Amino acid sequence: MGQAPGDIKASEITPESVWLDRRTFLKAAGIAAVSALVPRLARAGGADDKPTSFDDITHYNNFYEFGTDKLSPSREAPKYLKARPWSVRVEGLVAKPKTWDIDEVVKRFPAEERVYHLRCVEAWSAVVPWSGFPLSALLKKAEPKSKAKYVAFQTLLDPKQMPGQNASVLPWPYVEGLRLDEAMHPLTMLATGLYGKPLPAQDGAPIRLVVPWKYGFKSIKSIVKVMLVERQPPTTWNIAAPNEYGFYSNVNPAVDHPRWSQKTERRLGDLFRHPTLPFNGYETQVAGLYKGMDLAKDF
Ligand SMILES: Nc1nc2c(c(=O)[nH]1)N[C@H]1C(S)=C(S)[C@@H](COP(=O)(O)O)O[C@H]1N2
Ligand SMILES: [Mo]
Repeated sequence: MGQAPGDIKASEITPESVWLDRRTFLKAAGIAAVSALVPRLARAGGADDKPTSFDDITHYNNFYEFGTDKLSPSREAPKYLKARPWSVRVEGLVAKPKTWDIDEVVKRFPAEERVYHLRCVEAWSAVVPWSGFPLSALLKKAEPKSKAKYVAFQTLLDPKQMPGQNASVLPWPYVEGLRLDEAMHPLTMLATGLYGKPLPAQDGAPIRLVVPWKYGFKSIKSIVKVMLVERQPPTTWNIAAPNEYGFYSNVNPAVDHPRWSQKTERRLGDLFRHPTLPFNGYETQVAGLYKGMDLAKDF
């Protein structure tokens, strides 16, 4: 992420985002009401929770497999990426490894709507009405062994479908990781759609991770492998620039990026900056995961 944060050109700002009435949206999307256990909007805040427009969410993307500028994923990903057939392999330290066909995943784990704030490390943000299911549901099916302490994720490696992989801007495939307790947390989801539609290619079709209290790069797109492991797995941006991007990468306005402040963010579609909240506003739900840790050291 070489560019300076938050330089959203005026020409890229949509004057008005589309506000969809929740009931109309749910009806149109055919999505069932969300379980009472996980509130739809499990975040402190209020007025700034209006979903970002579909147009902004799908035309301002980081997906380096399709180029490094914000518009190239929307242009290139739909041309090259084939979301079907697709399979996701769950393996490693589990009793029941399995290769899931994506349609089996969609059928087995009913999608629920969750509006989450996404905070890119570059200091822009979006509010996204995802559809998907808790990652814990898929992990439980695999029956993790007691030695499993982390979960490693891998994006598809196929330069024919992902032409950006012909450039050595990052090591490929893109990889990410979570501690097992982070992965099992009820806020952590696998998304298969947004705005009630299947996930657009540029947003990580057909299935991507969403970890709302962490910087956006943790939310790995177009996943083909989920591996339970004993040791902290390597992660792409940490390999690329270890002094800038840590393994945890919890959203933290008190810890600046070496090259810019993380205190504020610009919401796509907005003119003014908002303060960035600790853990991206999900502090009450997730701070307990990091008790006793120095989050300036474990950034
Ligand atoms: N495979 C892969 N996943 C990725 C990225 C990427 O380049 N490749 N970019 C990350 C970054 S930096 C962000 S901010 C989010 C952006 O998701 P969005 O384009 O749906 O907003 O995806 C993350 N997941
Ligand atoms: Mo990002």
